[in-house]
Formats: sequence, C-alpha cells, structure tokens
Amino acid sequence: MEISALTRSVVRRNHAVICPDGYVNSVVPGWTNCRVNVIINEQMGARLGQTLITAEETGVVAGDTETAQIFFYVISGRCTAKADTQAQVLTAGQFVYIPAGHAYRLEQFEEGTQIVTFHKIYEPLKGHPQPTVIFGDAANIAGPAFLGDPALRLQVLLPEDLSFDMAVNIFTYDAGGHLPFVETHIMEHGLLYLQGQGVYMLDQEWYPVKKGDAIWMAPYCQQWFTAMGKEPAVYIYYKNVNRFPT
Ligand code: UGY
Ligand code: MN
Repeated sequence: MEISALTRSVVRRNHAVICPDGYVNSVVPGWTNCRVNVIINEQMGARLGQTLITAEETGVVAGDTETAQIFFYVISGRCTAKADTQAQVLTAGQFVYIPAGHAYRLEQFEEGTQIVTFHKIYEPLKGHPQPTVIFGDAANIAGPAFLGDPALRLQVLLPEDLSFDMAVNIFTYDAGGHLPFVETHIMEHGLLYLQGQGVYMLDQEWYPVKKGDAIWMAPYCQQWFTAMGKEPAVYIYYKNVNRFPT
C-alpha cells in the first residue's frame, strides 16, 4: 500500500515540482465538463499560468483571453478549436495560440482529452504588431541538435519574432543526454513532462522527475537536467522572451 503522507511534489521560493498525486481541481468560469488543475500561477510567485485540462466528451473550454494570451497543446485525445473565424480539429501534438484580446472555444472532445495550457499577460512592443491566432503541429516542426549535441533536440513551436513575448518549446533528450551546463538566467519556465524520466537540478537541489510531472523555475533558478531510462525524455516548456529586462 502506498503511504499517502508522502509525495515528490515540492514548492520552494524559486521553483516547484508538482506531481499529479497532489492535484486538487479548480473551477474555471467558461471551462465546463472538464477537470482543471492549476499547476503554476502568480499565487506561487510566478508570472505565467500553467494548467492541465482533462475534458469529458461534453466539455467546453471557452472564454476571451483579455490581457493574457494562451497557448493550448493537446497531450492526448482530440477536440475542435475555434478562434477568430478559424476552426480546426486538434489531436496529440497539435496546438493553438490565442493572442490577447481574442475569444476562443474548444469543444467536441474525445473523452479524457488532455491539454496543457500556458498563459501570460501580453506586453506589446512598439513598432511590432500583436501576434495573430496560430494553429500548429509539433510533428511538422524541425528539432535541430541543441548547441551541437545530437542527443538533445529542441523544437520551437511559436515564431521567433519580436512580436511574441513568450516561447513554447519541446525539448527531447536521448537517455543519458543532459544540459551542457547549469543554466542561470533571467527567463522563467513552466514545464510539463510528456515522456520519460530523469533528474532535474533546481537551485542546487536534485529531483527525480518523470512523465506527468510539472516544474516551475523562477528567474535565476539554477537548472540542469539529465535524462535516464530507456526512452527519450521529452518536456514542453514556456519561456518569457524578447522584452527589455526590467
Ligand atoms: O530554453 C531554455 O532556457 C532551456 N534550455 N532551459 C531548460 O530546459 N531548463
Ligand atoms: Mn532554461
């Protein structure tokens, strides 16, 4: 029998590891007939939001982004996503980015469809038009070797364009692959493991992590990762980018 008083989840000043065993559902207005777990949010000191949605067949995820752009990525299952005048069926690996000030509606879910979302208050940049709605598919995005190491591959899902103040990337590590150095940087991350396992170092603490776990890294939280096991470790992550460092 598992001991219910134990968990791998931790919440620290500048990082958190959130494992599914600690989830408590939230009610989010406009997101109905689905389970919503708010994994990262400003209550913990973050400047991004990250949620996990598990939808029933009758689920509806609808709203207006207002000030905060949202990125929806389908982990598993299927739904129809509508924004502006566009509508597309999304399946695993596909995504839609909804800019600030836009209405969206996700519906017609396959039972149990799982979606991870990242949202951030949009910071406009003079001389650069606000991004438009973007539908995409990770399967069509190249994953070049990261800093020349073929064991690490990085897919950049959103355009690398100054209009965007957030990036969402998928990082794949072959077993044994690891970040080439301990990163110490101003950018913040929200992250969800899609596959595999490994060990993350966060602010000089060491955490075993695996598929389903989420991590928050505040600015300047030192970070390093090595993949373990027999299959590649894959995570999707958010990063704030392209703005003057205040
Ligand atoms: O984009 C990044 O900063 C990335 N290399 N960080 C990370 O995976 N922890
Ligand atoms: Mn980083």
